Amino acid sequence: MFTHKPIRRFITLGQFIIERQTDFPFAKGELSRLLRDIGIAAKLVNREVNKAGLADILGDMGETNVQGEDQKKLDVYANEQFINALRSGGECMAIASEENEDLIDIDSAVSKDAKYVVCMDPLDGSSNIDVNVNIGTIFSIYRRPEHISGPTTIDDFMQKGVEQVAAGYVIYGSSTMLVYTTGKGVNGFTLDPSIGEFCLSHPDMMMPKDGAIYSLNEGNHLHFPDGVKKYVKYCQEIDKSTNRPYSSRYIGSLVADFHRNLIKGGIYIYPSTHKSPKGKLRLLYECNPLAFIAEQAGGKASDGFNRILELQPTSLHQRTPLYIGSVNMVDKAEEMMRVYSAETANQ
Ligand code: P6P
Repeated sequence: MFTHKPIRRFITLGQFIIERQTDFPFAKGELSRLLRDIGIAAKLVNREVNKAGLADILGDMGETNVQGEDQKKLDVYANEQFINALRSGGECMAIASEENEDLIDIDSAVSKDAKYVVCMDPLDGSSNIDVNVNIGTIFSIYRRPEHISGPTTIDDFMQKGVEQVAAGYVIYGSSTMLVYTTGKGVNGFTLDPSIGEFCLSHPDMMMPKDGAIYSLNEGNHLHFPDGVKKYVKYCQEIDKSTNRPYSSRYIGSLVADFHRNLIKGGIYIYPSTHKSPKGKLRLLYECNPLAFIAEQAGGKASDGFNRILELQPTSLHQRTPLYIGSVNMVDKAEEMMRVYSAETANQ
């Protein structure tokens, strides 16, 4: 069973973006160029990721990022590549990055009339770099709000996820893919190293409505909300009519766990825990972009009670619990949260 239509013809990311530009009657190519700039940076990061074991780019920078997490050399490299590509592309006026506490203002001659702002996690799952497990880049693109003019401020970024004009991720692994949406479905492109181009490999991706994989860090089980504990137990019960027990798969790299569920069906949960009472994942550059993709592919994303895309951001690096994946599985998990953990809603 295909979760995407078989390939009809060879088409690169650049050709696809231009062809789909007609989806935006008012677009004059700015968004197309912005997506192209992201694709360029992804290829540069992929080159370093693929030889990380050889170059002196493994290991820690010996510094920590705004999240208090050890910065890997590749984290910093990836952050620089995306910032440089967006700066020189001229279509982006500011960036919110997981690696930077404050906004990055792209105040350059080429971007003075830019219309877009970008939120990004330049290299998610970087703790997996040294053990050669998939890692990823996640990005989210907003148009600058009409009512705001002058230099960018945090208000440019305090937009709900429903306002995103585009979102996507790159997964660096056995093959490197770029998957994105502009609100007209989800399409996946695989990097062909022989020509250095992302080529359409997964057109019109749809997430199966049901799946048989649940993905969460069960090491936190003792501290999960009761609704999550009940849902995990539900996943483990024997019930052939609902294809249970499900399989537990947890890569520890959000992009890799999400990508598998997008293709095979499944649910990823990062709930509130004792260490992360608001959840670990960030709303602006992890949860919102993946929620946009999930919904565009027929899936669902919530904080256990509320639609992720409707959450009102109040700070750049705010966190939220995340329940994302096949719609019927997220519905079931939300049902358990309503019954057993209603008191934790909107905490
Ligand atoms: P834990 C990586 O640091 C990350 O942000 C996601 O990619 C991943 O799913 C999650 O955190 C893993 O967190 O607490 O289970 O190690």
